Amino acid sequence: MKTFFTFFVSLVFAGTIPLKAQNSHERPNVLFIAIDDLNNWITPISGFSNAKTPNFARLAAMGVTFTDAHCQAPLCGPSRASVMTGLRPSTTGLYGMTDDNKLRRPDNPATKEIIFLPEYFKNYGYHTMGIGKLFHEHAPDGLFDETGSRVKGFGPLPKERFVWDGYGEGTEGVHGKTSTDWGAFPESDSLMPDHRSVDWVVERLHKDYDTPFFMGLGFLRVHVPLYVPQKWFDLHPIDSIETPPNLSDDLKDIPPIGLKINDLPMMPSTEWAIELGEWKNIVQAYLACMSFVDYELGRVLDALESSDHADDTIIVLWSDHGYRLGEKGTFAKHALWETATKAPLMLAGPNVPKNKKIKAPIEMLSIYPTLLELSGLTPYDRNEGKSLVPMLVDETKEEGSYAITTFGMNNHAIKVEGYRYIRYEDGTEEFYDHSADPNEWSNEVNTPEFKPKIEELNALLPTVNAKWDEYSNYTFQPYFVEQKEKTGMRTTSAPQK
Ligand SMILES: [Ca+2]
Ligand SMILES: [Ca+2]
Repeated sequence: MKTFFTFFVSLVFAGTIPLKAQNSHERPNVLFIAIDDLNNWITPISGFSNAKTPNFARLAAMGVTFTDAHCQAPLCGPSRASVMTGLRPSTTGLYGMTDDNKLRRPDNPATKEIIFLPEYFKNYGYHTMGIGKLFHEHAPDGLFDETGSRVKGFGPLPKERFVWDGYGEGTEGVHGKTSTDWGAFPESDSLMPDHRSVDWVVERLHKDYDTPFFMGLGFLRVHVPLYVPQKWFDLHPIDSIETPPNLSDDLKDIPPIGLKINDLPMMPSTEWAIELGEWKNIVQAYLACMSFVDYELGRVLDALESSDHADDTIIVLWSDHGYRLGEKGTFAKHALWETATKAPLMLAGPNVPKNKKIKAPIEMLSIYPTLLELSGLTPYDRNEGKSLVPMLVDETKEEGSYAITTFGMNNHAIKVEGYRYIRYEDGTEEFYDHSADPNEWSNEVNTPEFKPKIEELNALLPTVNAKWDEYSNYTFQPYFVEQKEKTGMRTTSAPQK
């Protein structure tokens, strides 16, 4: 029973001590937010075409935004496998989509004893929770103490429009078969799986825990189909929509393997979108999906701020790769160019500076060691990425920073400040000088003045190129060709005009 004295003391100190009770544990919590296919158009980074994402900007004000972060693979499965194992795709052989439960197996020497990121925290006594798309599907069985799983596919889907759900299922609809579609659907946010994931997270942020927690939240949007309720489209009037830069004969200086990677038969081409007058509609839908995710992120931040965990929780928010909305002839991820590899990475919480942007090229592979260092855990000697903690407070640590992205076996790109170099499995190359050519339109690999820079970057590429993991079960091209033949998929199911 509260005595008069303790009541008096609490009155006296109410103005000087934090109003929120601190957890009894010493280590910070981790709130790990993965967003699918989110590119750098959000407002704290480029704000392209008047993107409306105030909650990303709010998170940016709370911490550090990396404006030149790159995935290690421009495809959901291998990108996430890299973040969660702390290893490069070239080390693990995980280049394609691998079942979450087959990432760590006795027959893969690189991953057979690997400790997944959430598991490392679990081993330190953290209470682990996860919902949504964190690994390729959700997470390996038994990884989280509490799991909210994931809704299969990327629905809900309107009955009258067939959208390939990523699993080769469904029936022919009036508009053909595809995985890329766009439009106002469903009627309310509460029908979106991401909304229900956030409900699950909000409920748990308001609980008390005896130990620190690691909570993973994986959003399905802005992955296609680009469906969100009408109100998110209304924020982006079609007259205000800009389209990103695209050069009609841009691909003429790309080596054959680069063209092959770029040309997935299931994705809409920019030429098609222009011909049918759909380009702005697709961009509008992508911006609408961003604003929806932004709103849901705001609900998470509100919940955290009003909880007892506000002052001792590290937030990390990242996307598994970029996304092209017409650049280099298509609407897709999978490529080794800037617009496909670059994605947001944001950090906030104890010991993270506020309202800071870091423009050095960095890797998503750094998430694992960075979280360990910020949480005061022992570094994991298997991590191939570097902790970003020194860079948070010391600008000199940005010097010489670079990021490597891999697509399939022995196709690599490296980004350093001002330049990008790509080398494909047959030795063909691309080189871009960003100071003169930010859109990567002119392949300068044969320009003599860049020879020393090209040699310098070539020497930094991985020397180990693990063979395709047996369960990394399809290469980029044959799989999609097979799906196209099997399902009759075509470019898009958007209404034909
Ligand atoms: Ca993705
Ligand atoms: Ca070109």
